[in-house]
Amino acid sequence: MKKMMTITGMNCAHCAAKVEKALTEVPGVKKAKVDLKKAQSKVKYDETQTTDDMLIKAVTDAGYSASFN
Ligand SMILES: [Cu+2]
Repeated sequence: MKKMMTITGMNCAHCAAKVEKALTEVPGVKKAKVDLKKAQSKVKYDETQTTDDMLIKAVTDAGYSASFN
């Protein structure tokens, strides 16, 4: 399953990389691609393993905020 998330709080490529890494480390996530300019991340994951809450929490724990579009 693919979803788009809005990420707030990122202001440089380092932030984007940090969010991307945090999302990629969530169990079941196959791919995360952050677009810094749009403040969004595309996430591809296995919905039997990954929940919306897990994705939101990963971003929050990394120091940013996230919501689903
Ligand atoms: Cu930064």
